Amino acid sequence: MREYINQRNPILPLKYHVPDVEGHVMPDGKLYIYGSFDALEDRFCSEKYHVVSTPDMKCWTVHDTALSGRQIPWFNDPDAPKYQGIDWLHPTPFIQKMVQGYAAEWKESYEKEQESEKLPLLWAPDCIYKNGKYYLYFCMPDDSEGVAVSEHPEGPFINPVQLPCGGIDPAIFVDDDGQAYYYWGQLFSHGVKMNDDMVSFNAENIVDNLVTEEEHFFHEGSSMRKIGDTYYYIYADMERGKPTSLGYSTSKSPLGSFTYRGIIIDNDGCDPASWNNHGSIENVNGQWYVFYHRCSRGCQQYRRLCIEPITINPDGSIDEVKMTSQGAGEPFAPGEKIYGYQACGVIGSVYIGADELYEEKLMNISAGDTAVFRYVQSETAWNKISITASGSGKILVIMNDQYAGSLKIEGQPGTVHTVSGGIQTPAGKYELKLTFEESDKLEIMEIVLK
Ligand code: FUB
Repeated sequence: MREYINQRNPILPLKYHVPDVEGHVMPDGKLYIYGSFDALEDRFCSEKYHVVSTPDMKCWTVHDTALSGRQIPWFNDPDAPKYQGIDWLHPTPFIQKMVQGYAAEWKESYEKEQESEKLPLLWAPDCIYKNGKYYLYFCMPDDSEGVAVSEHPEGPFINPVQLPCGGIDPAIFVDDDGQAYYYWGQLFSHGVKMNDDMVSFNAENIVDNLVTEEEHFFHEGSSMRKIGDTYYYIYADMERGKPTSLGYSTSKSPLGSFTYRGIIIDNDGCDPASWNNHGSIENVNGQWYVFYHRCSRGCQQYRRLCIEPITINPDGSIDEVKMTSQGAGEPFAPGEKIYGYQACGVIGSVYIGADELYEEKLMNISAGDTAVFRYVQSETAWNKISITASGSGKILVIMNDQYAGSLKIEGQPGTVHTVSGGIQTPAGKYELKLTFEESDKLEIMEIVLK
């Protein structure tokens, strides 16, 4: 178990890559995050989960392993029941048509899934409390889904049971009357009433296509919440061409019909390779938040838990929010250190990558690239910027799309030094952009604005 204090994005220390994040306030009043655990260079997830918890959105605990893929008895067992998810090797004409329309990355990502089939990887989970126990629902690369149980929200979870369905991305929801519902699916969504034991359901009761790609832009990553008398189905949304958005559809009934309502957040631009999103919404101490992930290191993996506050409007709609660096915390104050890895957006080839000394930094910078930080705030005028960097280059400082100044860095690759310069911007809250006009192996570790 490890504890950390932070409110800004990314929330967890850089060695923890927790994507596919379901946030649930459990009966002890703490928020628990259930997600996958990215730890492999070339594919999503790993063979284990770590649950993350916080009592106050500031102090975070990364708990010990909650479940291991090695615990799952049916994985790689040729005699275990197989339930059809999507048959990628024999796609229907409908799937073929959709695949042809998608980007090359999509195919690449699913080819890796085929290769992953032999590893007992644990993909996106969800968890719920009922009748004194915590039920963790999970899926694996062979399209099997299961549930394990614990007396504690953080696990360890034991006694895994296979569920009679195939696919990925389980979600669990318990309605006000105590009836639980299970949701899952990729490209095609499904839902079913759970039996009272929480570890079984009658497959004859499965309802297909609760939300569809054509009408609701559904891709994968089901998540269900209820606000008032309205059911919110949240999922990875394809409206913008790749599943980087979290979209939502609403209904007055847990199994539909659902009406498409829009996008809550889009993580496109968190990294040049940004490809998917998967998250949830949850009310924590009276404030609604969206929990989502961003990838890093110039690849689809190394995804990180990020959080933004959101507003549920009186008509039930949710305004789309931008990715920020401040996350669940405050804007950066004058004199406060902003790490390069806290960039919430990148344009061009620049990405957040690994470094031994500074852990992570902005690297792979080419002339014309930009890094974005939201937000900085001061009650007095801004007049100075200091940047800790290696390599050399020229940086334009842009505050709310207005030029504020520039800085020349003249150093050697691998040698870190700090350079300061003047900027001119009135007091206030700003989006800070650094545009790299010139770059010769320029890498950015820290920024301080005053
Ligand atoms: O983390 C592996 C897969 O990537 C999940 O199952 C999908 O939702 C996507 O986030």
